[in-house]
Amino acid sequence: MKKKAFITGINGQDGSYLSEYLLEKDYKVYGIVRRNSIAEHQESRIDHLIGNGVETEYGDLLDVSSLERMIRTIQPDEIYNIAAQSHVRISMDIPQFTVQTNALGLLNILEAYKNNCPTARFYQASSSEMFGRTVDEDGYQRETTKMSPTSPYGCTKVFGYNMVQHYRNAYDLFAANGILFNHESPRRGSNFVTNKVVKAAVRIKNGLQDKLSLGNMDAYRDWGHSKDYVRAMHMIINHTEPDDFVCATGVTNSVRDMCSYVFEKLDLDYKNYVIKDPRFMRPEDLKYLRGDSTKLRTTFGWKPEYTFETLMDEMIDHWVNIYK
Ligand code: NAP
Ligand code: F7E
Repeated sequence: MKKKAFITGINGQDGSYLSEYLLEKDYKVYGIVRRNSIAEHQESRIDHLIGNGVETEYGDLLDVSSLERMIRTIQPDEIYNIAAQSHVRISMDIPQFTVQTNALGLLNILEAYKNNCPTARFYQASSSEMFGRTVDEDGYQRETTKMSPTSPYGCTKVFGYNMVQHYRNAYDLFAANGILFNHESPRRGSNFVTNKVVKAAVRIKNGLQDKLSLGNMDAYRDWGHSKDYVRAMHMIINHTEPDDFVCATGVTNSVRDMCSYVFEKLDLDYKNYVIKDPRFMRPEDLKYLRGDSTKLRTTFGWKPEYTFETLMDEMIDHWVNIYK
C-alpha cells in the first residue's frame, strides 16, 4: 500500500517540491490550500500535480475542525507542517496574524495529530531565524546555539519548536523539527530578496525596469536550494527516532555578493541600478547566518547538490525564459 503524506502549505515553495519528491517515492499526497479570491492563483505551483497523485482540499491552520476531519479521514503516515506566514519583515507589519498562523496554527495541527492519528510521524518547519542574533564563536549556528529571535516570525518559530519537543516528550509522539536555513528556487516568492533581485536584474537587462530598490545589503545568509532541503525533511521524518536537525549549506554570502553575482551574469554592474530604500530596511535585522549541518550530514549522509552559484544560475535562467 502507498504511504500517505499530509502537507500544510502544499502550494508554497517547499510544499510543491516536497510533493514532487514524495510522488517520486510513490507516496499518495494530500494537502490543504487556503481559499483565495483569485482561484487561478491558488495552486499555480502544484497545478501539474493535482490529480496526478496529489489531492487538495480547502483548509487553514486556523480552522481546527477541517484539520481534525482531514487527519481523521486520511490517517496519514507522515504529516508535514510547512504552512506559515513565512516573511520575516511582513511579520513586523502583521504580527498578530503571524502569531496566530505560525504559533497557534501549529498547536492546532499538533492537537489534531495527537487526537486523531498519533501513530503518524510529524515534521515541523523550524527556522534559522530562531537563532536570531546568536552566533557561536566559530561563526556558525547549530542545534545547540542559543535561540534569540529578532522578529515576530522568529518568536513564533521558537514557540513551534518548543511545542514540538513538548508533544514528543509528553505524549510519546514521533514529532521532529527541521531547522532550515534560507532556501530558494525559481518558485520562491518574489518579495524574498533572492528572487526579487534576480527578477529585477533580468527585467533591467530587457529594458523593462530602471532601478532596483533594496534594504540592507550587508546582511549575510546561508542560501541553499529548496529541492535539497525537502530531501532533508523526508530523511528527518523517516529517522529511527524523532529528533531535531539543522539543514544548511555552510556557505554564507551577503545580499551585496548576491547582487554582484546575478548582475555580472547578465553583463551588468549592480552599482548602476541598485538604490537603497528605507521601506525595505527592518527595525531589527539579522546580520549573519551560517549553518553547521554536521548532525544531518553524519546521520543521513545528506549533502546539498546545488551550490550558491548553481542555485542563482537556475533562478536567472527561469526569469530569462519568462522575459525572452
Ligand atoms: P511559502 O512559499 O511562503 O509557503 C507558505 C505556505 O503556507 C503557502 O502554501 C501558504 O498558503 C501557506 N499558509 C500560510 N498561512 C496559512 C494558514 N493560515 N493556513 C494554511 N496554510 C497557510 O514558504 P516556504 O518558503 O515554502 O517555507 C515553508 C515553511 O518553511 C514555512 O513554515 C517557513 O516559515 C519555513 N522556513 C522556510 C525557510 C526558507 O528559507 N524558505 C527557511 C526556514 C523555514 P498561501 O499561498 O495561501 O499563502
Ligand atoms: O531577506 C535583506 C533582508 O526576506 C534576506 C524566510 O524564508 O529565511 C527567510 O527569511 C535578507 C535580510 O529572507 C531586501 O533585510 C535587503 O537580511 O529574503 P529575505 P529572510 O528574512 O532571511 C528564513 C530562514 C526563514 O525562515 C523565512 O521564512 O535580505 N534584504 N533588501 C531584503 N529582503 C527582502 N525581502 N527585500 C528586500 O528588498
